[in-house]
Amino acid sequence: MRITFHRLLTGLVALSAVVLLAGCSDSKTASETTTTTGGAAPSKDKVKIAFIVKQPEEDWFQREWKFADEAAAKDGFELIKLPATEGDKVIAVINNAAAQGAQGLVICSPDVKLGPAIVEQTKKSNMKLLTVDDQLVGPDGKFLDVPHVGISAAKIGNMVGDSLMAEMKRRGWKPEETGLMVVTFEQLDTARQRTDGEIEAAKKAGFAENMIFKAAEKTSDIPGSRDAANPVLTQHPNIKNWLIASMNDSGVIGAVRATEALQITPDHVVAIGINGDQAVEEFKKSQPTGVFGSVLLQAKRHGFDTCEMMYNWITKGTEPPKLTYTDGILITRENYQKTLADQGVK
Ligand code: FCA
Repeated sequence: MRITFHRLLTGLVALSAVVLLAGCSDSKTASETTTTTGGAAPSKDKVKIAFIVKQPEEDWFQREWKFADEAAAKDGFELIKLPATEGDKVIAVINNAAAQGAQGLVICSPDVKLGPAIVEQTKKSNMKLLTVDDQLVGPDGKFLDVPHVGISAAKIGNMVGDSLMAEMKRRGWKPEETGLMVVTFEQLDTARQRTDGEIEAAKKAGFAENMIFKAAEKTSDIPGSRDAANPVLTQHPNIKNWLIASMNDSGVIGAVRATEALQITPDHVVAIGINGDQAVEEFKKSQPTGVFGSVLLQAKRHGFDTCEMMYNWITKGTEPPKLTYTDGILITRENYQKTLADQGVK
């Protein structure tokens, strides 16, 4: 058989694609399940815990999973990590976890209003349920009676507000030239409590109410924040300096990107986020951006401790406390490296 050059080339391209694909199969995509097995016991005897998160692309949730992996390694249970990025997929993902033999579920749901359906499904599947970060609500908007680990949202919001006020003062910004933009996501309780806390602290410090601008984001990510912030900025070209707050780092970073696009220079922007995740990437840049700080949350308590609580519940019958609240520490360009290292976060 005569092999033409063209055929040979096509064959080589196909072969390298196979090699490439094989090489890629190690790196997990967000939609795949990942399991971590701790200890040496055979898999069928192991306790299995599922950990479902709403935004696996956010570093915060990667950190939670990393600490959950550490708990699995320490206690010798199997961890089933699953993403559920949309509300209408949550029940199917829970079923998937049940089919894999999960006896307990730790979840940060993409939609907290699915609370009753999540409770029902886990009961049916004989799985214990613990929520993390976002607390489930019933049809009346009241929190469900499910053990929960979350942040002290109002207090952390106050911390952001106080820190913004202190930095405004330090820079000698005039009140009449300074606006406070708060990127909100009020349909989520923990988000609303954080942004309310930020506004409360600003008002307490005497910041004028008519210089506070709420910008509601449709999605709690960087594009959502940028889209929410942009019209507020363009409608107030007279404001020289901007303080920016939100529910998390992506909530402020989108707004900072919007200031950059409008040529508002970083020396006229002070944004403080929450999480201590994407903000860290800003601190690493050689030139300061408008992202001044972030409140670093305790990912270990949300990832490691939640899994241990679940493990003890399954193995010893010890029910977790109904509510556990965690706090945070302000990080800036100056102290972030040391503080992250102290917290065991890379
Ligand atoms: C919510 C937010 C996350 C993180 C977490 C503690 O789930 O979406 O970014 O702040 O609370």
